[in-house]
Amino acid sequence: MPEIGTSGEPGPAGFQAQGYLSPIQVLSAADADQLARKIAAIYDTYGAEAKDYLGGNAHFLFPALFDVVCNPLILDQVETILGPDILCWSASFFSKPAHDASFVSWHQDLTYWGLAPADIVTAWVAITPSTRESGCMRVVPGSHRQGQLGHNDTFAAQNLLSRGQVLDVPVDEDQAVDLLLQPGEMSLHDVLIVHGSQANRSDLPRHGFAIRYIPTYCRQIGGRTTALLVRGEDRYDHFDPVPRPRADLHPDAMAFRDKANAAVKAILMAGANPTNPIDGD
Ligand SMILES: O=C(O)CCC(=O)C(=O)O
Repeated sequence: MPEIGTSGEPGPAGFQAQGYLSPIQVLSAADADQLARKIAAIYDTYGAEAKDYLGGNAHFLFPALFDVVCNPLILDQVETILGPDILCWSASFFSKPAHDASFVSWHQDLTYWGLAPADIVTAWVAITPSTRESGCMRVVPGSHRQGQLGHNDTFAAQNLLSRGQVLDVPVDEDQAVDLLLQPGEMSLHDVLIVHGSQANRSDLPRHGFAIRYIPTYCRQIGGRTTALLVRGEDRYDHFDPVPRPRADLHPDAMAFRDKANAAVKAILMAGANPTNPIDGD
């Protein structure tokens, strides 16, 4: 079983071959710690609502997260893969509290996103340690080259995915590698790579900020959504622009995000039937 959390060949050639790159330092340990404290404070203050605030386009609501999405060290890496004109299509936390059973089933990101072409990269930034014990992300190297595979929706309660979707073909887990990340490090993964993660068995919360980057020529099929220009020039106008929030949870930002997320949800959930899940619980 591969034990490594690092991709063999570095740079864009490694990304094309393996479908991921990891680990890459993008925030200092001190900056990651500050973000971890901020997230803890948001959970303490807002309870159940915190999950929603951090879950869907959290950077629309918090200036500190907007700045992470625009971080030049992240964008320098993304640019080597997507080219100079880059949009952030979405950014949300995958959070697992300490000793929590939530997990992410084996899947490919593109399945319900309605974006084309599939030139899409996720920067997954670890805010707290992402270890085997805390349920780090696992990827199957090279699996992105199989193209889009079929999925079934389970709507399983502890699955962190919107439809609890899971690949409908077997995954050879012996081929999977664990992406071990220290706070402030990121992995990059291709939108078609097969990946997932297990429960958090550690004493610490596991917070990863998953930022989805697309080139400006990318299109949203089935509706108009928003995206933030983070580098270069947008000569296509395929998406509505996103303003920087003036303050944490500013009412204008909340209203903007509600509308934007509703448009995305209509696309992500198109054709879903939660009353007839497959293998759901
Ligand atoms: O955070 C995880 O465990 C999974 C994240 C994921 O599926 C993604 O970023 O696409």
